Amino acid sequence: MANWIVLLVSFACINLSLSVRELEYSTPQSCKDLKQRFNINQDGLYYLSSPTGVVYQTYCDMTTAGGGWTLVASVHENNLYGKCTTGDRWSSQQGGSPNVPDGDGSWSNTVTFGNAEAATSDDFKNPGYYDITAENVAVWHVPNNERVGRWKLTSFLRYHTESKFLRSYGGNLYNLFKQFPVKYNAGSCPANHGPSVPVVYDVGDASFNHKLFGPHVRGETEPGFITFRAINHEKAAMAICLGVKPKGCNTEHSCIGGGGHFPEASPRQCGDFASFDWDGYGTNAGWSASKQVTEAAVLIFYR
Ligand code: 3S6
Ligand code: CA
Ligand code: CA
Repeated sequence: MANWIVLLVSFACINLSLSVRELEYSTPQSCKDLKQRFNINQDGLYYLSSPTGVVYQTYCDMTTAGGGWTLVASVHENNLYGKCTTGDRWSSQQGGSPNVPDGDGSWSNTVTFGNAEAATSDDFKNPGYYDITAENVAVWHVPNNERVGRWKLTSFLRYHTESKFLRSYGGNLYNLFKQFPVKYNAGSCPANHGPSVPVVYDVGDASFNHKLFGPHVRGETEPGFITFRAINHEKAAMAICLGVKPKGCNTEHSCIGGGGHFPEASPRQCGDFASFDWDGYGTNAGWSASKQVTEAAVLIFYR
């Protein structure tokens, strides 16, 4: 009897280890992999695996410009009046003091949060952000709280790079931001901005993109680019400028994410959407962004 139990238990163990191995070998590691190796061509939520075997669910855009785009992150502004408070995971949830110059550090650490299903209702970051080796980035602006099945339909601005620029920066944004830290006092404007990369529009165009920001912002930015790690007049750092290349140094009105300290009128410019409300919430006047862009999540894809 005891022998039978030992035999049964060992069979069970062999089967278990086999199935775990099979899962590691067969689970796709990106939406591009899923499209190429598994012939999946439908947009939607899928399971991916990181190289170390972490399984996670995310959204795949399988159709835009050839498809194979993996959603790796979303930046969501839950409360523009909260200045580096709860929910500001892509800047700082710790108040905005110069003693925490890189804030929560999300752009360059492996902490993950949120889930794909809620990527327009809260911040989202999955292991793909730091473990996928990619060439290009795509950005979608999707109104807050939209359900997954409506993201593509309701997105009002979408653009992507085509130059394979990530090859020069370690294959993903995690590595790019190691090179260009999103940290207060890491450099000055304009000498130390990170790369500005030309984009192609899938929804909207450069002129529409520009009008999402106030007239003062339009006067000191050029649309048709995505910029990484911008620095402002006061040496605050921001992660991504939304479809624009800065010409001046008030980058806090069109760039998102950031370090933990924004000196000008501190903490008024500190938060995931930095100073989109400088001349009032959603007014689109002076330095303020429009309500449309203020109340939309920024979805970040790799391919
Ligand atoms: C075109 C108006 C310039 O206003 C300045 O910009 C003002 O003096 C500052 O308080 C303000 C901010 O730096 C905008 O980022
Ligand atoms: Ca947030
Ligand atoms: Ca300023």
